[in-house]
Amino acid sequence: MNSTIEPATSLNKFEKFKAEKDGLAVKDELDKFAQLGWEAIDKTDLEHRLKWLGIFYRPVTPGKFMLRMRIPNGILSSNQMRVLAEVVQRYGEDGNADITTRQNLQLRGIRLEDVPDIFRRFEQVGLTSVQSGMDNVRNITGSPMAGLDGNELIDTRDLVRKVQDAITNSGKGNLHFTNLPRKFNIAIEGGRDNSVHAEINDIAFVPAYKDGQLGFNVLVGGFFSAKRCEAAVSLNVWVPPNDDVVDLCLAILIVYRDNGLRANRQKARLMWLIDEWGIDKFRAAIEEEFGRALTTAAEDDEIDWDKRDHIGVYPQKQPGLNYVGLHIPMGRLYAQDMFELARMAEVYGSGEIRLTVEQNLIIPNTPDSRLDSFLAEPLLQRFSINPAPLTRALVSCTGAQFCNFALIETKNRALAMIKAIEAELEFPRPVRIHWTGCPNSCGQPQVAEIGLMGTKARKDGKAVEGVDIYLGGKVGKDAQLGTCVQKGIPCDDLLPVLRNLLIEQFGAKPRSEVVIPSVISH
Ligand code: SRM
Ligand code: SF4
Repeated sequence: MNSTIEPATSLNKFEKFKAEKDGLAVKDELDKFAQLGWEAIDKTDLEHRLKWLGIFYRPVTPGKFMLRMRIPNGILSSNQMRVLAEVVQRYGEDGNADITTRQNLQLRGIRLEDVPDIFRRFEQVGLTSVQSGMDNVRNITGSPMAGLDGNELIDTRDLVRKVQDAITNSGKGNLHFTNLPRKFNIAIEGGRDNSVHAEINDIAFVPAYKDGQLGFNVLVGGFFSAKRCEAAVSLNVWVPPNDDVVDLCLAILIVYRDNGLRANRQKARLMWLIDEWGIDKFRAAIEEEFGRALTTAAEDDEIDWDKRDHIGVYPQKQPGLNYVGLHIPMGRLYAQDMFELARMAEVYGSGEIRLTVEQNLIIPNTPDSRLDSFLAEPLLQRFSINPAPLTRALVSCTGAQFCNFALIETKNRALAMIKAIEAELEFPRPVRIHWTGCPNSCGQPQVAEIGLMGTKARKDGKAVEGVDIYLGGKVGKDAQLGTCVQKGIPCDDLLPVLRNLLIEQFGAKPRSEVVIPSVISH
């Protein structure tokens, strides 16, 4: 490792336990853990190292683990969905799966003794959960319309898959990238609408023409944390849409791995290194690691559309085929839903299923002739193609139901509150509202038009669940992060505050009163 890393004495406790034993090492101990039972496992293995395999001990539900997958570009097959459904089905009421804000799935209720068998099943269908937590590269996002969108510039599917395979050694685990200073996010956008929130990733590729050739401009350093949130900045690099994308990701990861700050975990994300070095020194180090001259960025990128939410029925570039975007309330799926979705993807489409960063789901490749019967499926009553305007654009992190960082309950509260407001008000357009249970910002309140971040508030002299309100988040072209405008509103008092905000700033209107005749004749 490079000499700029602080001496071992200043390493934080995470660095110390990583130095003692790499997180990935628990892979070889899974059978032993399964026999021992979770209560008997070393605490650091249980609470931290298992996350290198995507296995999250949940202090809120001890013994019932969360399993975070990797779904590159958010694309999975009906077979894979069925295997995931079978896994959560084992756990009855405890079993479910959440679509995440990184186009991914997290399974719940998992028992550690079942994990060796679950991993064998994953391997059979090409699924992996490796390196999906802690100081690793998270699920790599890509355009959900890749290969379907008539207006797409670059099909991101292969590139995302190649980057994931390089980082994870094709799902087997890759010790080169299991000890980063901190978590790391990568996104590859191939369309015009910035469907991946490029600006909030540590590395983002956005389509751009350089000297007439289509490729990507590269952004770096975007991140959210409790202490600081930053939009990504230009690396002043353009790459063609080929293996250079993979090589550049690896070069950036190596420079970050070997030079990133490791003393204070609150100052360990990539942007802190860029700050310390300045972007020119950072770029020079990347170029050296990349091993050949990097092309300077194109003047403009091609992100010039408003962001689409993909809910509804849309024609694909393939004549006669359509994709159907289903709204999944709060991204939550149960085993039966997952079996049904797998079946529907096979019956009406090509067996493919896609996920979005808005925690929704797309079934592509439905022929015109099959659309009517698809749309008559009972599941579409719950997973609508035309949800009410606030419900449609609602995103929420996990919150107190399963997350021990949470300061508030999120998903159920968000849905109930939004339904109550929808019953009262009419909206000229959807309003993007994101809930997040604590300042870690997993629910991305800063990209929302209205962001709600869990906090502790005071009411009648008592500490109660509350939110800070963020406004001004813009997505798509001219993306911009929202900022905090009001702090500490008790959740019990939030509904009227939200209602007024929606009326005053988002054009909502009270629903026309039901006219009750003044004289009722008999
Ligand atoms: Fe997150 C930690 C859930 C997207 C920033 N995040 C956590 C943990 C693992 C904490 C824990 O151990 O309990 C949460 C697991 C709760 C659970 O049981 O589900 C958690 N994060 C999530 C998910 C599931 C939210 C969701 O409901 O969709 C998302 C999973 C994505 C995935 O598939 O990998 C999720 N987290 C994000 C995002 C959004 C994004 O990537 O676009 C962010 C902000 C962007 C970023 O990272 O720059 C985010 N999560 C954090 C942070 C703050 C990171 C930091 O630098 O300080 C933490 C805490 C940490 O890492 O120390 C965290
Ligand atoms: Fe948990 Fe906080 Fe992330 Fe929500 S934002 S999932 S409460 S860490």
